[in-house]
Amino acid sequence: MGKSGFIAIAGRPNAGKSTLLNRVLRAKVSIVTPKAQTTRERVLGILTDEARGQIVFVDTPGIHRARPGGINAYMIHEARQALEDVSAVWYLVDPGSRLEHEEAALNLLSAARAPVFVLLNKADLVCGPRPVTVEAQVADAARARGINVVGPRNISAARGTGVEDLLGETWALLPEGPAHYPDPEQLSDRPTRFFVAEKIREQLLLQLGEELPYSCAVEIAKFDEEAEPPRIEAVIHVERDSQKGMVVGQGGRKIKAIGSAARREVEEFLGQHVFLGLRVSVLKDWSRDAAALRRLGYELPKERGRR
Ligand SMILES: Nc1nc2c(ncn2[C@@H]2O[C@H](COP(=O)(O)OP(=O)(O)OP(=O)(O)O)[C@@H](O)[C@H]2O)c(=O)[nH]1
Ligand SMILES: [Mg+2]
Repeated sequence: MGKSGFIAIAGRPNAGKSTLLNRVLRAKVSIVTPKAQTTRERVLGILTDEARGQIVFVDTPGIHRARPGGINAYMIHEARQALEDVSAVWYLVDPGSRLEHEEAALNLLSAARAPVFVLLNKADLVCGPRPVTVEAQVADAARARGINVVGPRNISAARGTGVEDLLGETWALLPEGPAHYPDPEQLSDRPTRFFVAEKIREQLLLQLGEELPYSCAVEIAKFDEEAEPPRIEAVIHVERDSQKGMVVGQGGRKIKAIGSAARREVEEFLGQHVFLGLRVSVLKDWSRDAAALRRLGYELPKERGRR
């Protein structure tokens, strides 16, 4: 029997968590953009190594302060849930961060019983000696809270520096156990339609102005796998009428560009051609509305059962 365990990848928004997940899996499982709060839900990444065993990584939304209710509270809930019952946590810190910015993350991590690797990511951006290092401060603060800290270690998720060593150290502390996902080809727990919606959201984040992507949610309305090529119809929900035109763009140019870029990503992911149709619709104030959030799958457990 090989080794087996869950590892949560946590940290503030934009620290490079999803980049690191994709790096260790050598596949684009989680979407990555330069914008903070890209990841909205937990995404599993399954690493099966014939010789060593299986690690199930849990990519999480960035930890930040969120008001109760609404999409941001859901994101924090997802991050918190991911920390339960894991064998270790990879806690990513951006070199530009400061100790006070890490408060919310440290608070959440205080509940983790497993070892927490403090990882300075984007080490490729650090040049020259630094008198005080945020990762050392964070590691000290975490120890002071009773967290079982490993590190700090320097890595670059984008370049891969330090990642093999980190993996080696992580395998070493995992217990023996059976693989949770027996199919060695399986990379994630999510259905294809989730990844399609995410590729569309990735393009919305990349191609729309600052705040607008945060008002967008993607729903797959139809996915006909029998059609040739497979036919996918997706709806981009915005919160207000005025946002609709901004997503569509002049003469439909914006939505066309978003659609063709997303289609290329989907085709690369699935390894086949697809038809991708996009339409924009208003789901009023969805990011703050419990019923709308539920419909979109952004549902807090305490709201379940109130259907
Ligand atoms: N230079 C450099 N950039 C990186 C590195 N890792 C990630 N990035 C960049 O940092 C940005 C954010 O990366 P993500 O992987 O989306 O970050 P995240 O922590 O998943 O962000 P959220 O999902 O918003 O919480 C992207 O532009 C990445 O290309 C790194 O090691 N070096
Ligand atoms: Mg992410």
